[in-house]
Amino acid sequence: MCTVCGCGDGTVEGHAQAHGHDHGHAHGHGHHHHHHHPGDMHFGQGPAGVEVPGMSQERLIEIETGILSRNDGFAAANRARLAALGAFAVNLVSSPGSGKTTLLCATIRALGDAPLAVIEGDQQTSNDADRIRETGAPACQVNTGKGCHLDAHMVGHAMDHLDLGRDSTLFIENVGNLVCPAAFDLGEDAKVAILSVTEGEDKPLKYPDMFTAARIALLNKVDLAPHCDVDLDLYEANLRRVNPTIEVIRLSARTGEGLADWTAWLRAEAQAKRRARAAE
Ligand SMILES: Nc1nc2c(ncn2[C@@H]2O[C@H](COP(=O)(O)OP(=O)(O)OP(=O)(O)O)[C@@H](O)[C@H]2O)c(=O)[nH]1
Ligand SMILES: [Mg+2]
Repeated sequence: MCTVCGCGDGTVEGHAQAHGHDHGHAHGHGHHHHHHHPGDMHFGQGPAGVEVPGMSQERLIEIETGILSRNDGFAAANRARLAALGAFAVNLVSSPGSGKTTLLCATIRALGDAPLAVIEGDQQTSNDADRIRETGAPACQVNTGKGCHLDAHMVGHAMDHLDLGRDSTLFIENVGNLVCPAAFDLGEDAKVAILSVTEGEDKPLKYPDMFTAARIALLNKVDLAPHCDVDLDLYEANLRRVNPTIEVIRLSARTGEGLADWTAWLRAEAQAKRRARAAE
């Protein structure tokens, strides 16, 4: 990532965004970071985007590149399997508790008898897969232990267990974490970021990588907006500051408000993928 765009060296401001490779570390010297109090500290200015005591930037880049390039191999294999089935896959990413599983259950009920399957990522427990199975949909729980994200290798194994049907939709609920899942391609067609109105309007600015990587953001729990003194337009404006092309849908997994816009997006994207494939 950082090795590709080289945007940590301070000489290529604006480069990252121009190439669609804004990994967030650009914000250290970019326009998002205007109020820097003297004495505040900002690690991660170097090319690796992080600092680890005793390790050089070159070594850190080498480690990250090794991990991500192996992951990319598995992601490409997943993508090929999905394409062969005409299946459409989304990777749901968010902080813990934003409503991924609640939204998935509501989505599954809304989609009726459309073929679909769910992979559930969590450090521990099968709670979320159990919640999905209650809807009647097939689900595979992946526990990551100390791991903070799903990787493409885990998802490939989970796909083996799910026996995905033709033209189905694969929902992957990532581990609740706004940082690490951003970097890992699972072979999905789109990352879907869920941001709930109780989290604060500044989250896209603080965790830009995730919202840059996402194609669409679902602003969930709008039923709570009247109780939370929130500015929904500011949520959207901040999302677009880090990702000018991100689509935003306001919804409530609790009341079902806005849910039809989300299922319409899913159907349209899946259909567009099938059409593009048929035209090949
Ligand atoms: N009021 C309201 N509550 C919601 C909504 N969506 C989810 N919740 C609640 O938010 C809490 C967390 O929801 P989950 O669906 O478990 O969130 P999650 O993102 O799957 O959480 P993790 O898998 O642990 O990261 C639960 O108490 C849900 O009932 C919503 O639209 N409105
Ligand atoms: Mg969940």
